[in-house]
Amino acid sequence: SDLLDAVTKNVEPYPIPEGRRYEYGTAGFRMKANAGLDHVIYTVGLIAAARSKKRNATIGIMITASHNPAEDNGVKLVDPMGDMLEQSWESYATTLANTPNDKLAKAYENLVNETLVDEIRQLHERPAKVVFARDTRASGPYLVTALKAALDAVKVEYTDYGLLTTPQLHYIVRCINTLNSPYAFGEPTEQGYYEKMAKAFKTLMYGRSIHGSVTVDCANGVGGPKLKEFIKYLPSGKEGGIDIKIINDDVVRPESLNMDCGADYVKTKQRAPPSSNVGPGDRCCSLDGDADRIVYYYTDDSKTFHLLDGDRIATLGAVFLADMTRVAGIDSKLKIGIVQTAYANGAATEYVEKVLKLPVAVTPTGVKHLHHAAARYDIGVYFEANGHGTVLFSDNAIKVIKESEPKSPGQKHALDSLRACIDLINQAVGDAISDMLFAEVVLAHKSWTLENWRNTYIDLPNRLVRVEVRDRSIFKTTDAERKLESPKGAQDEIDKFCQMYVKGRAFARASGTEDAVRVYAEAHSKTEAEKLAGQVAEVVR
Ligand code: 16G
Ligand code: ZN
Repeated sequence: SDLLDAVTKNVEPYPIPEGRRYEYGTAGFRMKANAGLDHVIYTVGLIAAARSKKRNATIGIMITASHNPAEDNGVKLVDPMGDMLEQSWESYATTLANTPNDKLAKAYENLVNETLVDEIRQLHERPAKVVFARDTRASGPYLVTALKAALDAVKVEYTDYGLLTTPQLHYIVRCINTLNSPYAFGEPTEQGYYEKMAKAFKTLMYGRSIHGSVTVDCANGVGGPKLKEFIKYLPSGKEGGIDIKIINDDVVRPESLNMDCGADYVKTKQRAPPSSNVGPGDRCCSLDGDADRIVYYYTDDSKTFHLLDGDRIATLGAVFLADMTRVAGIDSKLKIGIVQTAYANGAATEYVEKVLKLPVAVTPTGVKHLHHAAARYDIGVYFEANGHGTVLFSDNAIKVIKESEPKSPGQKHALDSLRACIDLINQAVGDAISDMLFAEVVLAHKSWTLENWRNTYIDLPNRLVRVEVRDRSIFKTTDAERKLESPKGAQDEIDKFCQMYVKGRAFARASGTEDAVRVYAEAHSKTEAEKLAGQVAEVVR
């Protein structure tokens, strides 16, 4: 057909480079931008078309490589509710990405036939709708050209949103697909995003004030210009709002992206970006290159650096939400829980279970796993230690919160606050800017400094090592990545080492994004955590 001829013709400029093999991983496709990503993105356009037909909804495509170096880029698909592509479709994406140009049209046709197999015939003719955006990487505009070539070939109706943060694109996808429904999420525009969250922020800040300013490191990525825009909608410190100082917002020199700054730098190096010159106790946070991750930190009077990572943001948020549901008198109707990964500090897990008395679920690494587990609670707070996370409110929770009649001014205030949280928190996906505003609100409510926040529990010393191995695919895990089931005998050795230390805990897992195995170890002292990490690294090496 004409359509299939167009698929073949339009992909001509984007062949697969000799010997390349692609895989839709934890966060989509990611690689050096010049390693055939144009071909991959073309095929992602086709997948989005098929997925849109299947779901009869708008599908999102985000072009970004997040915290990775400036010369990398990547792409991921966003499902109708603003969540990650359904897992069963990842293998279709992998298959199509590895299909050479001369076989692509046929592969696309097979995909549509296979995935629409149970549907009525007209589905085939159903129009497909796609929206896409990109981060600030230099390779972005060229990759968009490849994407458009695919969307044009299969006659998809699309909107190019230009530069957006990853969570903004997720937000827009959800808005479009819920428009005029009882679950309407908001206006499907960048402005709609700012207005919705700014309004909720004002409600939550009513009668409160935020002490001092917050310095936000934007990783020289798309978060910089977007946060600058957002500030125009937010009340300033003087107006009972927030004073935001932006650093690392250079998007003119693309090579500065994630360079010696950003959430990943701060988390892995355990230090502030060298460009930061704040004083002792000053409140700081860092976003990553596409603004879906955030960590807080400060240095104390003795110049010691203290990190408040995703585990901390989760406990901070959970404390607040649990308090508010209690004050509102609806705590017995709502099940609150926290979702972590194996990387959560043991002290954080213990604090949630023993002090907050909330249940903890543990899932494998990767936002999609945490997101699904969090959806099983009425209020599900999920965060990876590295700062990816958000809060999900179930339909039941939203109904209870919106329909409860307050019986006192205190209850009214708590209910209003909870209602505003539903809007302030980007439930489509973890969102650094939304998470930051939420954390700032909670700190303001509690009149907490970062030091107060940190003193809620003390992290166990820990150590993360990256181990190069011959073949990482032999490392198979179970129990949410906390145990190795292959190679045989390795777990017994790890257990034996863990038992040698007070509070010793360690695990090894194959990275989903790099060709290496990661080892995490914690124990009650720094030297012991380091020793344990070294011993476990030897087991897998
Ligand atoms: C991806 C994941 C992130 C996870 C990381 C682990 C998303 C959006 N991103 O970046 O959540 O922490 O992979 O990387 O899911 P690793 O497998 O190399 O340790
Ligand atoms: Zn990111």
